[in-house]
Amino acid sequence: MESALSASLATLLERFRAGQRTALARAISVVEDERAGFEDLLHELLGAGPRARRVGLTGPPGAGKSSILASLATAYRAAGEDVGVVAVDPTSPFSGGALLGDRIRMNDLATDPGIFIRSMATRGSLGGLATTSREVVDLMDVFGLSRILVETVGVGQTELDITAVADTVVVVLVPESGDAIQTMKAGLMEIADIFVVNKADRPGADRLMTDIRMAVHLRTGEAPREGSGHHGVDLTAATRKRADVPARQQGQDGVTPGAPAWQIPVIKTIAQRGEGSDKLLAAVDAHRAHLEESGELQARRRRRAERRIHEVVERELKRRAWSHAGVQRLVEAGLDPVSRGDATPYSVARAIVAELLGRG
Ligand SMILES: Nc1nc2c(ncn2[C@@H]2O[C@H](COP(=O)(O)OP(=O)(O)OP(=O)(O)O)[C@@H](O)[C@H]2O)c(=O)[nH]1
Ligand SMILES: [Mg+2]
Repeated sequence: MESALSASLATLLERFRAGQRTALARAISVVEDERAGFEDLLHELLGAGPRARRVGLTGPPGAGKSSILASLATAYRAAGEDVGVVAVDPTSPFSGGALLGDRIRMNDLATDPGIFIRSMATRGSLGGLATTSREVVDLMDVFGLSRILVETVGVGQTELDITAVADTVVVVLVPESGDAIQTMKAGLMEIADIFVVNKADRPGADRLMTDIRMAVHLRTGEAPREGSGHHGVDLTAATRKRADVPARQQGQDGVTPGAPAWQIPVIKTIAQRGEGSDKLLAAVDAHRAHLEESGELQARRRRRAERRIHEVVERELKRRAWSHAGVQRLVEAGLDPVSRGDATPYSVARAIVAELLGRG
């Protein structure tokens, strides 16, 4: 990848490095819109590596994720930290301002210069976080925001993607969001580092707490109050490995042998009144300490790095393929034969790949 930045991006880079918030906003737009040179800009900026503490909040629509996020953000701000907030809305590409607009409790935060809020849409209802959304989180990180909070609605595959940006995943459930078995089916069980049962002022919260504890127990195969074996070295990992469980949940690479396993806490909150948020703050910090002590933080970062490398290579290969003159000719020449049945997409594709690899 060449690194000759255009003059305007070079200026942007300077302003970003000088810590100007407007430069962060602009860099995010450049990346989101995949404007010319955006990867060179990322290359220049991301050399600093991840430092922020990243927390992802996911769960069903209306569970109280934004309310909880606001209480976390408020606490971090009170402690003098710079906070980044990314809210991902999978349903509507037009809801850019939703988080700020109709969420009154976020308004105080929105005018605080120590907090940087960005709302973005996913690509399609099942698209999950776009690659560039992950890169936006990286930008906030290298800009120096020390806490980054990411909110996604847990629908389809979206919640699984939260593991691609967050170190700690908080799954927010409410009594009316269904039983714990449904949660397991939705894939939320596998990704949770911390469970929150919000709207504890409503009936059914204690029942849900019990159900979640049982479900955690079923999944990890250990008694609810003992070390869960969910993270870290898991002696029975071999029998539990499942293709649909993210590798980071399977207790492998880089984890310090003998490190204590993480016991998934289940925390009751009434986010509206801020009840339980102190417990959640403590759990987030405890999980962070666990990540660092067990080696799991490094393991998660390695897995993120692998995923990111794959994504960037795929993006680059696609771009090169479809802008390659020889490839365009082969596509054009293949259309009639394939539509007539004289050739197949596979023979054409093989010729295209050979052309691309210089063996044409
Ligand atoms: N009764 C009750 N209502 C709550 C509680 N926490 C949040 N709410 C309300 O639930 C509604 C949804 O809260 P949000 O924080 O916007 O939930 P969300 O999960 O971010 O919602 P989406 O982003 O739309 O999926 C709001 O009207 C809140 O005031 C709670 O503990 N008890
Ligand atoms: Mg919300």
